[in-house]
Amino acid sequence: MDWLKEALFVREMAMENNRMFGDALPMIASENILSPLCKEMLITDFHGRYAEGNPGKRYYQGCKFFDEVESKAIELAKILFNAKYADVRPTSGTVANMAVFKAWTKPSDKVTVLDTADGAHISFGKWGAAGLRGLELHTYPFDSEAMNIDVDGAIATIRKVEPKLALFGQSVFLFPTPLKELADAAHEVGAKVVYDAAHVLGLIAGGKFQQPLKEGADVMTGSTHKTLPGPQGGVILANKTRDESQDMKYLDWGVFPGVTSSYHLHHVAAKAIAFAEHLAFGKQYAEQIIKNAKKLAEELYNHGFDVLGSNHGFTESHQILFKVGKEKGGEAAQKLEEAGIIANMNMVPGDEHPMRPSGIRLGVQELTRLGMKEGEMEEIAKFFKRVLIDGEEPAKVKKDVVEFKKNYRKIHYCFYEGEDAYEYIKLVQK
Ligand code: DSN
Repeated sequence: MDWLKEALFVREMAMENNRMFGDALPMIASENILSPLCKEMLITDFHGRYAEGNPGKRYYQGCKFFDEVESKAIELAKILFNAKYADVRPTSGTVANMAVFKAWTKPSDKVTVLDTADGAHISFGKWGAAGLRGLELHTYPFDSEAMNIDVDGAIATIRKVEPKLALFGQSVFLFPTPLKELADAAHEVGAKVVYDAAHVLGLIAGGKFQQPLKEGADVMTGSTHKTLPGPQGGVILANKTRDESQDMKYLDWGVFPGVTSSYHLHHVAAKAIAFAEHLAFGKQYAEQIIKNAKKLAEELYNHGFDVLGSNHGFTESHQILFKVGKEKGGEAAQKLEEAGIIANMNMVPGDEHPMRPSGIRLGVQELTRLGMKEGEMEEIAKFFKRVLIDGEEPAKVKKDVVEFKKNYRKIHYCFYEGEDAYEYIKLVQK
C-alpha cells in the first residue's frame, strides 16, 4: 500500500467536505462555523499536550501557559453567563452531563426527564449517559400542541417520583422551559435541577432566551459549538463556588477524575476566544438568529408546510420543526441534501422509532453567522418549497442554491470578520 496516498486521500475528503459545505445551506441545528481566531487555536501546540486537574494544581509539568488560558476561559465564562462557577474542561455536552450524573447520582437513583421523542437529548435517555449511569428514568408529559412540557403534569410527576435530579433542556427546543415553577417543585422534594442548555447556550449568553441559573437551575450544562459558536466541546455553569458547597466539590471531581483525565487543551483555548467574541457580539448575533428562525418558520408555513408551534409563534429559538408525513423524515432530508440543503430528519411528538421519524429539524445559526437576515430567509423558504412541495428535481434546485450561497461565505459576529468560513487552510503545500 502507498501510505502517503492513503493519508492524502483523507486530506482530499476534508477538502471536498469544505467545498460541499461552502456551496450548501448548512442548517443542522447543532452545528456552526469557527471564527478565524478560534480556528488558529486548533493547530497550536496545545493540541498535543496534557493537563489534569485545575490551573495551578497539575499532575503534569509544562502547563504554565495553558494555566493562563484555562483561567481566562473560566473568567470569561463566568462573565458571559453571569455565573459563579464555570468548568470548561468537558469535551462535549454529553461529557458535561455525564460529569453531573457521576457527581450527583448513584446507580438506580430516580431522575425525571422528557422523552427523546419530545425533544430530550440522547444523553438523558436510557440508551445514553443516563442509562450508562443506571438511572431510573421517569418521563414528564408533553404538550405537543404547545411544543413544551406539560407543566402541571410534570409537577405531578416530580412530586410523585421524588427524583434525585429533575432534568430539563432539549435538543428539539422551540420554546423556553417554564423552569421557575418546575424548579420550585423539584426543590420541594429535595431534587437538584439540571438544565441542558447545549442548543440554546449562545441565545442564553446573548440574553435572548430564558436565564436558567436565575430561574432555579442548580447547574447548567452546554456545548460550545451550536448557537455559542466556538470549538466542539462542553461547559458546566452554576451559581455556587466549589468552596461554598460540598456538592460543587463533587461536581468538580465529577469532571476529573470522573469523566476526563486530560481534556482537549486546544479546544479550551478556542473556547476562551469564543467566549470573548460572544461577549462582544453575542447579543446582536442571538437577536438576529431568533428573527431569522421566526421569519423562516412563517415563510415555510405560508408555503404550506406543517410547521410545529404554529399557534405560539413557531419558535423562540434558532430551531424550526416541521412534519413531512408519517416516517418520511429520512426521505425528505435526503432530497434536501441532493438540493444542497443540509438538515436532519427528526422525531416529532408521536413518533416511535428514532430511525423512522416524521419531521425535519432546522437551525438558522450558521446562516445567520454568514450575514443572512430576514430577506434571505424568504429566498431559502422558496428552495424548500421547490424540493418538498413542488417536487422539482433536487439537482436543478441545487444549481440555484450554489449560486445563492456564493454571496454568503464570509463570517460575521466575530473578530476579524469577513474571512471565508469554508476555505481549506493548507499547511503542507506539496
Ligand atoms: N444530537 C445533537 C443534536 O441535537 O443535533 C446534539 O448532541
